[in-house]
Amino acid sequence: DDASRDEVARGDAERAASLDAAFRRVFAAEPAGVWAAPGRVNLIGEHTDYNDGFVMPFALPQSTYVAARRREDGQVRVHSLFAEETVEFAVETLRPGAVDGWAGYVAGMIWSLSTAADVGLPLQGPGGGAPVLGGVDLLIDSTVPHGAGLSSSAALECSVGLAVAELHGVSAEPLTLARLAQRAENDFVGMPCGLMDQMISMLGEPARAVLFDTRSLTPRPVSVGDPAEVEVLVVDTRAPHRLVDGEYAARRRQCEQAAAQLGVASLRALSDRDEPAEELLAGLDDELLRRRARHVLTENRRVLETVDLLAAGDVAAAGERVTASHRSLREDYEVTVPETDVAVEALLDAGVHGARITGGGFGGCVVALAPAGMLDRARSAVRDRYAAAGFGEPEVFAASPSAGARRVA
Ligand code: GAF
Repeated sequence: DDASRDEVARGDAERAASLDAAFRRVFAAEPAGVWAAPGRVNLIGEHTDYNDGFVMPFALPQSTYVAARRREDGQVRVHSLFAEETVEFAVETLRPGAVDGWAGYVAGMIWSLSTAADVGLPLQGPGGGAPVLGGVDLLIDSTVPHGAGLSSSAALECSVGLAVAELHGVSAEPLTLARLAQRAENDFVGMPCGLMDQMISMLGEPARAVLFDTRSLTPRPVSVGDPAEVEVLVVDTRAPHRLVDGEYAARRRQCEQAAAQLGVASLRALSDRDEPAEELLAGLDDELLRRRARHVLTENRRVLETVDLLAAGDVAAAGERVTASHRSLREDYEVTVPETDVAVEALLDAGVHGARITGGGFGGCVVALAPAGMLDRARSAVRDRYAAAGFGEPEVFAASPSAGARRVA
């Protein structure tokens, strides 16, 4: 744990120094500070967050970094080192959809902060009243792989949110910033995501995953196990994302339809009950809706079982829940692709405790709960299987829980 903490601190210091220098180059001025927010990997609890259910992600060491300086003229200038592009807009003129591409997440977050009172999440400025967001210069860089399903967008929203809030003397609860970031994504960018990614980017902590109840909005830090014994591995399949947003929105609608037909506010209401899923879902005539809802119900149960099993030190049984989650996502929820399925098989054959697709799906990453020290074996197992299947080369790395959003300079 100490080693990974040191590594993050070293990474933060290096990034802060290079961002500071780049800021001076691009804006010919000194930044007031540098902020960071991480990407995430979700251990278990997939497609449950927009059903009021349970999730268990942790924050990655990979983060998005923002050097920033306050302005007083209502303008925002944002330069991205990864996109090699500068985008400018006025805070006043921001409306949903007004800015697109990578800068849409930045503009969306600033819009969400500046209109927070409209959705009952009022922010307090230094004088106690609503803050006036007078503009900012922002320089952005990121070590979170893009489009890999590791929440590079939440990392961008949360790092910008923290920087802009602090620069304007706004002290907002991390959970409030997470909800405003989710709103940026839902209402400005137009992606109907749940709260998991923004929540863990704000509230992640070193050496702990976070069990999050998305109904009560209560986070509970949990240990994944002794790092000398248990390791979390991530395979970035680099499979091209297909139809991501449309399919995600469709899954969400199907869950809402299922809940409406069953007469409950959300599918979570059913997963709190003891009867078998089949019985609880008997009122659904539509076979597709029944499978979608069955995934959500069984997944919520798997999350809570995994937490208990990890606490009891039974990593092997926790791993079985992780693998069962993948099966459910493949068969009932239908969000996996051949690349994720092959990676899961290869990892299981190589001896991990459990493996599953992680994130929204349709490509992206696979996460595995593994005995410590098997990274190299896992990497060659997946690479061999990918070569045989004619897939592109995957990236395989070990990930340890790291800090959430923070000021780094
Ligand atoms: C994406 C979304 F952004 C999350 O809110 C969550 O629904 C996840 O897919 C699936 O669990 O990452």
